[in-house]
Amino acid sequence: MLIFHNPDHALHQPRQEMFRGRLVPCHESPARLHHVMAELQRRPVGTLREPGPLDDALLRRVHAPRYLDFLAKAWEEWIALDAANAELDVLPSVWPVRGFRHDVEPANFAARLGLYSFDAGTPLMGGSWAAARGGAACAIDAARAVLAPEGPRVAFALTRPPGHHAGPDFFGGYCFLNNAALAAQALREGGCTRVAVLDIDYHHGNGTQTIFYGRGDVLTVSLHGDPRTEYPFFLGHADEHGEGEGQGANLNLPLPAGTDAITWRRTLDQALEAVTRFAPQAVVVALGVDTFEGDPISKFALGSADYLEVGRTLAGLGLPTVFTMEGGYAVAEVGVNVVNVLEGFAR
Ligand code: OKP
Ligand code: ZN
Repeated sequence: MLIFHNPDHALHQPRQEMFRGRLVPCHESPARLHHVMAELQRRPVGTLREPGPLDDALLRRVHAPRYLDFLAKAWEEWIALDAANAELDVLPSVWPVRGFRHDVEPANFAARLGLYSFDAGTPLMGGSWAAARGGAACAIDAARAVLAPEGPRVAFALTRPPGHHAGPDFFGGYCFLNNAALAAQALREGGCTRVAVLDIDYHHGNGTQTIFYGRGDVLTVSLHGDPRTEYPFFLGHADEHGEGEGQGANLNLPLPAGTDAITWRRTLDQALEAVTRFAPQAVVVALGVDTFEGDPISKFALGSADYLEVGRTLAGLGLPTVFTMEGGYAVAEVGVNVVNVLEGFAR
């Protein structure tokens, strides 16, 4: 297995996120990835690599160019407002909801920040753009690796910030660039006519779903906390099946908060049946381990040992597989849980 790790991830070290009217320390921290690296030292299930330069053309086929241009310059614009801003994370505070214009890009920075985001829990700072780009490069390189004739059948994009909440032109849920979607697109362009993205993070992969909603060549399946009570709330219901060419190529399997490992695993089997029926030539697994019983922001109850079994089950698809690192906030256990999936897969 090849493991592409993002050397720039720690450039994104957000200080705080908005929670119940207060700024609190951010759950999504560099320590998460450090724990995975440490566990990989103890259990070397793969070979570590740094990614090559990012394919910007591919990036622009997944995300809207005006969104990418905004992200690239956001920090500069933020400091230009006031030099003292350098000490503060950027957080949006105004959004164009139903009936507002999305086609006119405002000149005002705060307004553009709202146009391109959906929550106030995704701090942006000086290094965020570089960190997100490094992760995108990992995802694309991982996809290309599994398609290489002499390559491994499985690769892991070990990165943060995560990606599955980032849409064609919006950030949120700690995500800026959608690594899983970029991997899927790279697999498509690398010759796979059909690709599946299976999202097993606790939270619905709203960004990935939105990116591929009108496409029939990429199946998106997500297994997650019911959006009636769980973040990201406004997407991820069972009746979202895709539209146009994409009709039938989206499957949501929402589960109530409190779901145990047995029910979760049974639902994973359902997800895998849908993937098999689609007959893809490769699969991307958006791997969040915030389904863990000790996760501070999630409410499923998988134990560390369950992740070995999850890896084994995913290997049963028998497909070239790209894993992208998504959530998991029980920081000290993230390494064991992630590497358990990889080890279970590799066995
Ligand atoms: C990202 B990924 C906690 C509020 C929830 C957003 C959670 C994003 C999860 N104070 N904030 O899917 O793991
Ligand atoms: Zn999550």
